[in-house]
Amino acid sequence: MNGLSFTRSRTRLGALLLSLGLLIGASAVCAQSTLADGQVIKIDQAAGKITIKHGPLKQFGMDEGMTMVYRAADPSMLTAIKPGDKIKFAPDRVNGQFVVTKIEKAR
Ligand SMILES: [Cu+2]
Repeated sequence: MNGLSFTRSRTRLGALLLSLGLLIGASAVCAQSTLADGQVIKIDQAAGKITIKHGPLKQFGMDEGMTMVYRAADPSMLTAIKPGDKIKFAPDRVNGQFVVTKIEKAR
């Protein structure tokens, strides 16, 4: 490999890494926007359940806001939050049961 082609392939690799970075950045933004807004009403750490008041979630056929119980995908998610906290959460349905797979404190 001579010096010139080495430089060219480095440039190409750089461009590839840059576009890969943009791709990852864009999908992170997408994932972020799927989080729903809610407020913690109640936490049952022992049962791994959380009661969340939230707005409409049309993808689950919830056309109006409601307060409902979700199972936490991982009970440790419930340690950083308390009733009254405003949150952003990722709802999902697993075997007909509503599950929250991610919780972030809203600022
Ligand atoms: Cu609901």
